[in-house]
Amino acid sequence: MALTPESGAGPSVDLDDVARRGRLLVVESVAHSGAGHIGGPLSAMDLLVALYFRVMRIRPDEPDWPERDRFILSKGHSAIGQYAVMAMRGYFPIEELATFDSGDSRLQGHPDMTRLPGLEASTGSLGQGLAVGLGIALGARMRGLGVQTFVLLGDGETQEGMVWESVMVGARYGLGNLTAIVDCNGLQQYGWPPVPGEERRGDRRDPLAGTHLRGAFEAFGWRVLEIDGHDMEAIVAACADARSAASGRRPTAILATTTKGRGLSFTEGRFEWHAKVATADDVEAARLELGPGPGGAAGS
Ligand SMILES: Cc1ncc(C[n+]2csc(CCOP(=O)(O)OP(=O)(O)O)c2C)c(N)n1
Repeated sequence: MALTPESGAGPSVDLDDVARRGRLLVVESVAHSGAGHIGGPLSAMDLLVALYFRVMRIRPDEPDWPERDRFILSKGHSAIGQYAVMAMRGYFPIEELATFDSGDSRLQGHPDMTRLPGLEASTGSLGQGLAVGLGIALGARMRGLGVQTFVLLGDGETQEGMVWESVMVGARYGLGNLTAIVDCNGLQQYGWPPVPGEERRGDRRDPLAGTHLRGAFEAFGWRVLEIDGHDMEAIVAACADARSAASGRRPTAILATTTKGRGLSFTEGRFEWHAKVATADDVEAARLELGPGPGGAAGS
């Protein structure tokens, strides 16, 4: 079968290369704006690239296409990661990333659906995205639309009770067309309390990161897939598996094990990069590690 962007296959590009470029755009954009998050966007970058470039049936030049798959970034603080991927996918010019987080920009620090076409929800207050996603999935099924709704959550975010209300209701309505992807990086704004003798305070991952989630989702009747969230093939395969279950009655949770700050030696596994602003030196170091960007990047 010929693959076109509408059938879920994006441009025939090397996904890992797109993710590398996306990571650089994140660091450059945050440095340029002087605000934003880095650890979470880098952790989710491979998931975002796989979704936008391979998995989702979308038309970047027609963001309101009724039959598009829906994506909600419930961990809205990672917005710059989503914007970088959307820009590379053609939703808007890459140069616009230079406006990130300025007052009159379409690219707010957290996603604002009233400003940027292509965003399905405004997020940032953790815990809410899955509830929006299940409403969209229910509405799509009532209207007979064969669309898949993907919601990306943080593992820390699953501490919000509203997530589990949504998990319960998603199962109650048998929404096989709803997929939750959890970015299980084991760090939040801070790390797990240190143990004596540990070199760096707070960089230890939550020892339970993701592990308790399988049982929790399954208890509510969801299907659960566990993957390496930096393995493109595994991500694409899990999302295809989730879509293949769309006509069934069980939503799917994909638990993706990731590393916060993934891709740069000085950000990986370091909680302080959750919301630290990159300096000019950091950008230089990132360029050396990640190679040249796609051109016209913010800050370049
Ligand atoms: C309701 C709510 N409480 C607190 C915050 C502040 N906050 C922003 S990000 C974050 C940590 C999130 O951790 P996680 O969900 O694991 O995200 P990731 O590690 O992927 O960045 C917190 C507490 C928020 N945005 N919303």
